[in-house]
Formats: sequence, C-alpha cells, structure tokens
Amino acid sequence: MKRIVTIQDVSCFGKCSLTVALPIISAMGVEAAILPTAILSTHTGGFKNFTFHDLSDDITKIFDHWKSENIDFDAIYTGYLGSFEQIDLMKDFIDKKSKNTVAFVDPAMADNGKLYTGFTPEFAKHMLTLCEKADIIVPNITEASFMLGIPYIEEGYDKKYVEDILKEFAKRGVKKAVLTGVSFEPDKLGVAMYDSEKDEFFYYFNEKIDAKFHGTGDIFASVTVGGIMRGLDLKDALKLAADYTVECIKITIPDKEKHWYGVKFEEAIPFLVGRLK
Ligand code: PXL
Repeated sequence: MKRIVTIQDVSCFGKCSLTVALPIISAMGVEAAILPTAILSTHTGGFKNFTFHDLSDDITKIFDHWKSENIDFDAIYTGYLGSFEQIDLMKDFIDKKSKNTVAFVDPAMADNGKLYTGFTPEFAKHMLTLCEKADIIVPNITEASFMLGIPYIEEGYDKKYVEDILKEFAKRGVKKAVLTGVSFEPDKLGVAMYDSEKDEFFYYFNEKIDAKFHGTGDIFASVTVGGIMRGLDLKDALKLAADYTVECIKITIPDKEKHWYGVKFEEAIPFLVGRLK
C-alpha cells in the first residue's frame, strides 16, 4: 500500500482541504498521513468571522519527529497553506525528500479570477517558488495567472493561452503541469496537462455544469494523487479526478441551497471506488 502525506488546513466545517483529502485517499486504498497547517472553524469562502489557528510552530517539530522515526512517503501532497513561512517549510520538506517521493502541489488560493480571503498577489508569487520544486502541480487558471503575473481571462481564450501557461511552468522546472477549469466550448469543462519530459500536451473534457461549489479543487487534487498512487498514469488519474468531481457536483445540485458550502462527495464514493477495480 502506498503512503501519501497531505499537508493543508483543517476547515472543521465546510468540506474542503483535509476533511475531503483524508476520506477520499483512504477510500482509494491509499494510506493517508496528515499534517494540519491550521485549524479554521469553517473555510473562508462564504462564512463570516471564521476562526484561524496557525499551527506553523508544530510543523518543524512534526517533520523532525518523522525523520527520527525514519518515516517516508510515496507522495507529498500540499494544498491550502496559510502563510509565507508555511510555503518555505514545504519547500524545505520537498528539498529533503527521497528521490522516488512524488512532490504534488495544489496551490489552492484563488478561483474565478479572485484570491481567497487573506491572500495577496505577493503570496501567489511565493507559491510559485513552491510549485517550481514540484513534480506535478494542479492550479486552476486563476491561480496560474496570479502566480505567473499574466492576465486572467474568464472565457474566450484559445489553446495558445493555455499551452503558454503550461510551458511557462515547465520552463520553471515543473515536470508535469496541469491546468484545471479549462474551457474552449460553452458546454465543456476540463483539464490540460503538459508533460515536459515527453514534450506532450494532454486534454480531457467533461460536461460543464452551471454550478460552483467550494472544495471541488481539493477533491480533484486528492483523486489525482490517489490515482497515481494506485498505479494510474497521470492522464488516467486526471480523467478519474474530473469524472468523480463532476459526479459529486451532479449529486449535490438537487440540494444546492442546503449544501452551498461543499459537495456531497460521500455519496459518490462508490463511483470512485468502482472505477479503481
Ligand atoms: O478549498 C480550498 C480551501 C481550503 N482551505 C480553506 C479555504 C479554501 C477555499 O476557500 O478557505 C481554509
């Protein structure tokens, strides 16, 4: 059984970051170790007056203890990080990883043209320095545009816009760069990927559903890294992640007033597990 360590916040209520990564990775038959970077009462998207308790002081102590116990991971998967310092701690952790450990970075910090509450363009630039150390990154177009300092185009962009972004990440050292939320046609949404070693682009599209939910990027990232650990190549892992995310959204739509804060990913777990057989 492969082992992932996923490093991101615990939003106690709201179904994102660790509260989706842990159950999804476990359901996929992959061991999930966690390192919570902060504890929030809820996620920051739509709730007011959420609490935020930073756990940065514990991170180095936890890494040091794991090192003394010779604990190793098949993948390091970082998600939402709360500070510049946390980004630096992740860079250091990746620098010290074993050669075969996959460094998977989801620079979760923005969507729909806007940074999440509390983040700045400078933070996005700093996140880029973590992405540069990764084997695989999975930003959405908003995150990519903030990191690279290029204009965010909501719709009507062409393949060149997408492929220039992916190549820019490759130039900066990313082995396989993925871009999520890519759409060239009104009713299709999907992902683009550039494999710098093979100099090859890959696209996968699914139906575009007219609804947005928090946490779907975290679900997508968790399934992608879980799929790779289950032996899928990145293309198949991306297809599974896109299909499962769509499934989660479809299940949630009839109940979207009550579940605006996050999708009912739990009800789609049989779909996910079924696809891994
Ligand atoms: O889903 C990304 C995410 C993770 N963690 C926190 C968030 C969000 C998105 O809003 O607020 C705390």
